[in-house]
Amino acid sequence: MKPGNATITVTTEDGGFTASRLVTVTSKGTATTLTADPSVRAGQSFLVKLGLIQVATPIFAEDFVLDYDTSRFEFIAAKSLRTGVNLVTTKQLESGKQRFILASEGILSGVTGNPDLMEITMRAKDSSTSGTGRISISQATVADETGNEQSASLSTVQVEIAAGMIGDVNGDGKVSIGDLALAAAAYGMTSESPGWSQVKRADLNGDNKIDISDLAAIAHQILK
Ligand SMILES: [Ca+2]
Ligand SMILES: [Ca+2]
Repeated sequence: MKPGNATITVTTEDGGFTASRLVTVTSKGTATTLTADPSVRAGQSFLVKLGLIQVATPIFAEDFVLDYDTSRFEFIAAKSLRTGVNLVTTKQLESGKQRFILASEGILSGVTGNPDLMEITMRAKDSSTSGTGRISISQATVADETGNEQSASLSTVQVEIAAGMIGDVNGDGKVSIGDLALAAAAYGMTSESPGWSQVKRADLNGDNKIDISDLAAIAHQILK
């Protein structure tokens, strides 16, 4: 039964008595959740968290399709956020559609309740105009230990994108030696480091650390 309103009419077997009731079915099943930074700068990578809510009985495998606006975003990477749950495979189905398949490690690693499942790294494409982009879960199927499959409700998150360019770490509208200096001073920092939010724009490849690949990428942008 899908969420919504329905009128149910009951007639006794001899046909002598009929009763109607309007019933409202609310969604009580499992639903997906997506959370992301509400605003990012073009050229910057950012994290999207995929979770589930209201998982009543433990599930052991999950199949999701992420849909995103390709004029605004690109998919960089994804990982499981849960011990005992692996992102087994991921595949680009078509432009702007990425599928993820996860599976648990054994009977004790079933997923229940309201878990965070995956962290997805996206990048806002370079853009000289600000705007809004949508990222959605367009398909979600989960399955329990007996192999019963169930659809989970879908979800969407909107992200505001401020105009910008890749490699412009200090936000002055050009890529130059100042950006490289800022990144060089942040060398070795990771997403776990204090102050990451101030320097994460130097993480050009979106792997949550600032290292030689990012410095090389900024230098490359300077020469372009
Ligand atoms: Ca700059
Ligand atoms: Ca990096």
